Amino acid sequence: MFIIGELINGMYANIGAAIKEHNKKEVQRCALEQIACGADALDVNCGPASKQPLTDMPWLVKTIQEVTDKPLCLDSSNNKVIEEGLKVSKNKTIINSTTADQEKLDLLIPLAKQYNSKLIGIAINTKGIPQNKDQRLELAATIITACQQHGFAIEDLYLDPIVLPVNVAQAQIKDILESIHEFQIISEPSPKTIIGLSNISQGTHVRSLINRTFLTMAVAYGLNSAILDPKDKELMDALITSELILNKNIYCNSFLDAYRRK
Ligand code: THG
Repeated sequence: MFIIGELINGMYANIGAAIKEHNKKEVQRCALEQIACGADALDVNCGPASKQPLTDMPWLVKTIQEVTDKPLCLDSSNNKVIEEGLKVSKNKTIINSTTADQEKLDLLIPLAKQYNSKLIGIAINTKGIPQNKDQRLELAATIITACQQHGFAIEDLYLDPIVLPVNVAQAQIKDILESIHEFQIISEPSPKTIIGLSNISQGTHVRSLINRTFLTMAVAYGLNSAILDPKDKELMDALITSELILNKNIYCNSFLDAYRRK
């Protein structure tokens, strides 16, 4: 599982304040803490309250790069904000994200190629959030076709079925899990799959339990990557154990420690 830490997001009070005050130390602490907990990459999102995302994004990227070479996942719905982040990125990046809208695809796929970046494609378009599995598959197919037309390697594409909170879209969650499987068989070579895990539990009272139960199930449907809170140790333990049970790691009595040491 490719683990992307979700905590550098202006939606969190500490990061929102750090961005405003240009407090490098807090951002760097948050980056290193997530990596120590097992993050392979870090999501970078200025948050909805940012008044100047065009300068906040490159500031965040430069600040994080002072302490780590891990890939950064530039998270914005504004193409310009992503581009400002790409301009100052030293290492391999992940663009988060394009939708299935042609205009966005025609802008972001060439940008991903130009910067040798990976790309997350979300199964959503201006018509809104898909209501079922078929609509998700159709949107995924639109994204794959655009990547093929632009000559973008499908192995560098991460498809996101868009996870909705279980308290508002309970009837859709099984479709979302099945989409994770279906996305992997719609083209050869296969795209990868990704989810924003914490979406599932927003507004609920037992967030950690819902997150880890859903992640365990998503792993069984073949999920390749997740944006999540790596500081949630029970979540990380459930993830490592799910992969063990699916024979992705060799069993030993100390498998949790062994995984963390590698
Ligand atoms: N897909 C992709 N990218 C994404 C998402 C996705 N990026 C953003 C988001 N979804 C993933 N990241 C988060 C980060 C935080 C939360 C949820 C998803 C979260 N935050 C608390 C809340 O809203 O309750 C904030 C708590 C606080 O303020 O302290 O849940 O789906 N590609």
